Amino acid sequence: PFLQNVLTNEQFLHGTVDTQFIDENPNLFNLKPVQNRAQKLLYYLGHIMVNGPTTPIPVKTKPSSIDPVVPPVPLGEPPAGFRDVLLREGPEGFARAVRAHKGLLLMDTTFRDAHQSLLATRVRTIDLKRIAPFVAHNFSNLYSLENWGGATFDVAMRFLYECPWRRLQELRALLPNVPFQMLLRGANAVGYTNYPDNAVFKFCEVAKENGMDIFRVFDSLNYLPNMLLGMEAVGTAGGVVEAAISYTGDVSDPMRQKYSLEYYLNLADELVKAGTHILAIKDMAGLLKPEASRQLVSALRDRFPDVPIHVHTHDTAGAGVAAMLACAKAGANVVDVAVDSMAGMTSQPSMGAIVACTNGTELDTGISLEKVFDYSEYWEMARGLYAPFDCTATMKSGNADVYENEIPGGQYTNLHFQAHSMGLGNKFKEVKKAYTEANKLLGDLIKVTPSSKIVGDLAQFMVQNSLTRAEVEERADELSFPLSVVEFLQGHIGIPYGGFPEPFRSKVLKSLPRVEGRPGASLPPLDFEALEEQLQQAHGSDITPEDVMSAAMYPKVFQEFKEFTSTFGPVDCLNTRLFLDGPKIAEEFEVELERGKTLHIKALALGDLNKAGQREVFFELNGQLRSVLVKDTV
Ligand code: 3PY
Ligand code: ZN
Repeated sequence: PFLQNVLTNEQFLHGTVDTQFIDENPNLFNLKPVQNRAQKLLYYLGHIMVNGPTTPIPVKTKPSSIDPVVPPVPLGEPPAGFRDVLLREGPEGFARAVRAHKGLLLMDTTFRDAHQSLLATRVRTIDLKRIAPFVAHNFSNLYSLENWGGATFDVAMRFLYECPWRRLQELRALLPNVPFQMLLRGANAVGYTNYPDNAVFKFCEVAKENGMDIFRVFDSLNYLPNMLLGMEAVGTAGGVVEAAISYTGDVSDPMRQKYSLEYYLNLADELVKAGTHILAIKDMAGLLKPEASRQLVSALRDRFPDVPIHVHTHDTAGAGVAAMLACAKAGANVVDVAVDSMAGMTSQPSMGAIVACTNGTELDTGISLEKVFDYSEYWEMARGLYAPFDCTATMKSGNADVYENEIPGGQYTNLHFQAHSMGLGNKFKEVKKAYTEANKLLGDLIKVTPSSKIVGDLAQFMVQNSLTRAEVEERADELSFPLSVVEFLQGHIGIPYGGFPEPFRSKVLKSLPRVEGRPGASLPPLDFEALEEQLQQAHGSDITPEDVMSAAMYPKVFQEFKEFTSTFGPVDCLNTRLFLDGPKIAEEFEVELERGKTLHIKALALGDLNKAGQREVFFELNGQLRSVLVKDTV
């Protein structure tokens, strides 16, 4: 538009201005044709129609043809919820209200961990937004809705081609009354590696500004200096600090005493001393049996009578509901659940089951079971859209062998998928055994992102090379280990409880450098201004502070995401079936680009292959014939 104005300017046309600069720089006129959003989306749809999905699809199952139906939502403002308490009274007042609350409180993980565990984190913002007002109106008494962080951040850009920050902003606008909760990997923020301290601080500040309330902070080795850094970043940003102890082993088993009750109580002491508002137990693999739950939560409750306790688990073995009820009876204030149709197996225990089992008791959640059924029905239909990613395509049940291999929920599903997609379906048992052995080799670690990935990488290395634990130990100085394993031994993610395994570490590292202490402390601070400038040069001037954070966390993923959307447009506006599978010929549909701007599209025909290896794809767009030329790469 600027150039257009210049070129039609009277003075410019009459040559009464000095245009020497323009004359001398003809390359200024090498402009790419500006394509509008609608044309880009047609190109995306045409691309899928010709070449198939742009995102990797693990199983052949198609998205369901049933459109999710949103249950009725009353008009007007939703009722006040715990977020109102938080906004009024701040994090301390919020924590007091939670502790004083009669009955059991729930965090709903459906928007984050449930689909991270069952659907490879693929749930898109459009399907979350549709049901968000229903949650606001019917579940206003939730402690929180977990809807961000963990793997959702990078998957949003990497596979869904949508901005994770926009998801947060849009959900916030639709759900003003329920606190939002995210999973922060301590000094790893939402990544898989340690970041400079100022990047973690800035990340929390921007997340808080965009509507995040409660930050569950953990470290994958329970390494206190990393946890304290994350807690300080959240506290400085004004968020609710929910420090989480990652749970492994079995406190009720006298034979498994590396991670004993004493170990957990000592760590909890440090976190409470550091001022956590809420104390969380993060049982990422679902290892808390009911008896262990009773022992652990009662001990914490006795020691910290005023601190709210929040417990997270996965239902991999099938004992999740029993364990969460035991936690609640022992004094936990909040437990994590997912709506029934998104619960069970490697996800969280079922919301409906917990609501029903506590109904009418002193732990009554105050949640209507009827509304849970409606919510569940929506998710059953929405889940069908993600059939190509659904772990139930290959995994038919949970498995109590998780008590032995201790694989976290999301990773359990991933490894199962990987074993199947490599044609190693019958090797899953072997992979799990190798995981157990790899964990022992590394000194019996707390296993959660990213330490769990390191154990998983070593396990796959052992399976691929048919190596036993004894062989790996013996040949440690000559084997070429996965980089993640070497870096872990160098101290890149922190120091594990009990120290590094010796002589294994020395044999692997030889003269490689070791990081002393907290890894982030030795990283140079990130120069945000330089990064912003660099991004503006690459992608134009409309780079936001949120984009800068995305690029700080995932430089390459962010760049590819921007390139993708500049070619294919705002694909997040397409419904999930269209996004994954494209339209059928003669299908008519609507795409809402923004409020009040809706495209009416009909897919008309696919042309023949031309000499240049392209096909013309024809559409009707708002009544006009349009076509796009797509290279056939199949
Ligand atoms: C994550 O870090 O994404 C997790 O869900 C760990 O449990
Ligand atoms: Zn989890």
